[in-house]
Amino acid sequence: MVEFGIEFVPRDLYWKTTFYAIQAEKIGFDYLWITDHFNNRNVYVSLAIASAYTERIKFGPGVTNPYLVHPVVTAQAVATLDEIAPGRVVCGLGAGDKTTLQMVNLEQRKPLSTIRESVRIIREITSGRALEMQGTIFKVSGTKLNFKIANPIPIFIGAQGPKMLTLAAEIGDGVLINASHPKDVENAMKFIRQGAEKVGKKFEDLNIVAYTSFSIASNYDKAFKAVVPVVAYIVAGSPEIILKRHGIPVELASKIRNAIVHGLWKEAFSSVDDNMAEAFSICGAPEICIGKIGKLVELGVNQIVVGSPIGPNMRKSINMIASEVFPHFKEAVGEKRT
Ligand code: F42
Repeated sequence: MVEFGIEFVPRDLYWKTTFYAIQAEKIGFDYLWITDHFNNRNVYVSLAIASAYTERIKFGPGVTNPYLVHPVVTAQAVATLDEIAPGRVVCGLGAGDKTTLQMVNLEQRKPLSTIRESVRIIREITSGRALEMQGTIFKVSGTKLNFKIANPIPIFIGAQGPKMLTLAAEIGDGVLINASHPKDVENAMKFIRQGAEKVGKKFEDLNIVAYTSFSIASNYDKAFKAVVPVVAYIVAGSPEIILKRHGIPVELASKIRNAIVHGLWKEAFSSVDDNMAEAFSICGAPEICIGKIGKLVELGVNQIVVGSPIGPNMRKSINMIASEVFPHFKEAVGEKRT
């Protein structure tokens, strides 16, 4: 059975994120992912408060990166969270958003080795073992936490490019595919299979997550309006190969990127059309969202993460997911609530 996660971007005051986390747990979401960008509220502070007010939902950074946060600090943070909410913590890790890394002059050097070594550090340290590692990126000697960790912490790797997807399947407990459209998810699955085969893992044993931009409302126009800013950013940051896959002119994507860089929001957002929303989000009335989620599930996805903006009105949209979408995919929501 497919599971559902919800992504929050901690741009709002902490109590709003906490309020929505409580609501998400209550209606039956399985996972809560909070994004990590230095210019938003701190991910671990947000997670700690949300975890203290929830009882069942699994949660973790979705995703942190090893350029801004050393993997030993990530290990320390998730291990501390496990003391607050035992057995509910997961760790999402990725190469990091290039634009925000550039703002603090951090180069995303050798992302594949960096992620590979980071996963080893986080896994070993959260398992309570002392680690001696002379990697090409990280060198740690006799590194160990001074406190005990009771539960294993699954590591999910955020990935988009073919090599990162392959690596994520090879070394991760789960893969967070940054895509909403079946064509992109299908394409990602090829690399995930390759990664699993490379190390003799069963494809079925991997937790494969579609991390989507999502907007649900009573009608398409309202949902579209809410998703436009998010789609503009995705179009602006997408590689040429993905734009071409969806028939989006590269020049138009450059125009949107330039407008965003110069803060010309009206120009950037007015260039977003239905085709772009179709390519980079799940957006529309409940029956449209149900159909699109169904296609991703058919492709072998185990978890759907409904990501920003979720809808024009967060509270109403979360309730709409509960009343309209979950009944099509979840039989046990009622049981989980008790
Ligand atoms: N990023 C954030 O900063 N914060 C978030 O909260 C966040 C959430 C999130 C959720 C899901 C998800 O899937 C991604 C998310 N991201 C978030 C984005 C994530 O951090 C990455 O930016 C995103 O996944 C894109 O990275 P990628 O997986 O496509 O990997 C990049 C680095 C890439 O170019 N990959 C190439 C590939 O084919 O996969 C490989 C590049 C390569 O081969 N590099 C070589 C090497 O050795 O590593 C040489 C490069 C060199 O330096 O020499």
